[in-house]
Amino acid sequence: VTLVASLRDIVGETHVLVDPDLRAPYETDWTRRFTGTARCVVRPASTDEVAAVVRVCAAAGAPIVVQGGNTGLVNGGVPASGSEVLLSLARLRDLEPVDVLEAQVTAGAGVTLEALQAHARAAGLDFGVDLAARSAATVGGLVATNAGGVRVLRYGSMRHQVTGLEAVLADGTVISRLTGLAKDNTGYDLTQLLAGSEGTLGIITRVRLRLVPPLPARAVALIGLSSTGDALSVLARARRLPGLAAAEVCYASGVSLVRTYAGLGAPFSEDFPVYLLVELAGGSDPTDELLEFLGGCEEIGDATVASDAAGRTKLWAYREAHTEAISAAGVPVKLDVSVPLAALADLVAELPTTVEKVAPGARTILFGHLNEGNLHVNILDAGASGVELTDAVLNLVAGYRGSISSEHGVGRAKARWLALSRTPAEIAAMRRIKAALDPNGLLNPGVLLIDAE
Ligand code: FAD
Ligand code: 2HG
Ligand code: ZN
Repeated sequence: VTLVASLRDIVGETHVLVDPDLRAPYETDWTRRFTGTARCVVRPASTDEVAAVVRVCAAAGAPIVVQGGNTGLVNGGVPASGSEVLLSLARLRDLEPVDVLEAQVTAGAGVTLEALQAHARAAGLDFGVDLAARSAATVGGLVATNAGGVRVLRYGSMRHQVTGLEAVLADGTVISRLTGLAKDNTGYDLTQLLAGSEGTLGIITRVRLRLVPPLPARAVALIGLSSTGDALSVLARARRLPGLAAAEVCYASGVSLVRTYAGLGAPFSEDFPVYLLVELAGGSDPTDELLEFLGGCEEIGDATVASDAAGRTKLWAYREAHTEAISAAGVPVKLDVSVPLAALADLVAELPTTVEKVAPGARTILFGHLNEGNLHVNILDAGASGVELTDAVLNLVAGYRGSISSEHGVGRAKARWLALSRTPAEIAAMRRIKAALDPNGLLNPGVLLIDAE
């Protein structure tokens, strides 16, 4: 019996895709930069089916690439070698009723962030992670990448929302910890080990998630500033505001792309080099608190405030539409770094020169999550300089004792630069964990850990 026939026995004829046209949407990533060929795409509908698929692949020695919503940005969820079975978790969409007593919910790996948020809100609660890919990114992918987004300042990243999970290991074993106990110190925390493991240690099938109280009253300010240093001064003072819910930064070049892409008007009568978006949230209207705060910041060139939902969405669009606007302008080299806040202004100043040296004429667009010193570096018109640019930018970041991957993960795109952020001893320990859980290197080969060169 062929592998495809065995897989069809498990998930049914229509859920094993071999036709190139049917496979195609799974084989190229969101950015269009990374593409490969899968042996087939298999779409199980339950944990038992995932386990059976893994056992059959393990027996055949067929590597597996794990995919959720395919919004990942680091070449982790699309095939690379041509020999992989692409395992899509998109059909694991069970969403259990919200447990209002515990303020938790259990969600299938394929549930989208948007569906999860709507489900939590319908029960009078909310979910602590939000990001622009919400309509497609899945719970499994968010946990596997330990996604960040625009609410980390308030609630932490995805791993902080996870109280337990269920996963299929490389030999088909199912591990399950879905009780959601608030306190449970009974040995190794396998849940947190899998969070951020990028599909290299196990396939997440269900997740128990913490929910948060809704904060219905919000006010957003878009602030025009002269420098990154000024944005940091405003942030330092904003940290004293109990309602601070977001602090995001972007720059003139990105705002100009967003305006063209989304048809947005100029936010202010004059252009500024730097834009800071600050959001306050609470149980009662924080608009006065925000206005009073802005009045006390002498760095501010101009500011516009919105409290109603439509106005807030419009201000958020200047920041949130960056990824789509950049993608509409070309296929960027996308890097995602963080440095200590004290070094951020220097990094911002040096990045364009670093890029220009490697790829003259390329466009550098910076934006990100100011609170975490997390800068998204997108480079358009880079030609064939992707690897050299990645090398130059990540080395610059490492010089500031920064992270070469702040929130999107390492994937295959950054795997060869891992040693810039992690010590040899740490990487050796990671390799031992990988070897213990996936001795034959079946899950997401080439992602995060590559064979030593
Ligand atoms: P995929 O892209 O399918 O997979 C991502 C990785 O996780 C791959 O390595 C894959 O193998 C693995 N994986 C997927 N599902 C599972 C599973 N069930 N079990 C084990 N491994 C699995 N990211 C942020 O952190 N913050 C942001 O603000 C943010 N904004 C974004 C905005 C846009 C417009 C886009 C396109 C992306 C953005 N991202 C952001 C990146 C992306 O949305 C996240 O990385 C997200 O977590 C990926 O989820 P996914 O379901 O699409 O995963
Ligand atoms: C964001 O913060 C995402 O908007 C995407 O993490 C970043 O496109 C990017 O580089
Ligand atoms: Zn981000």
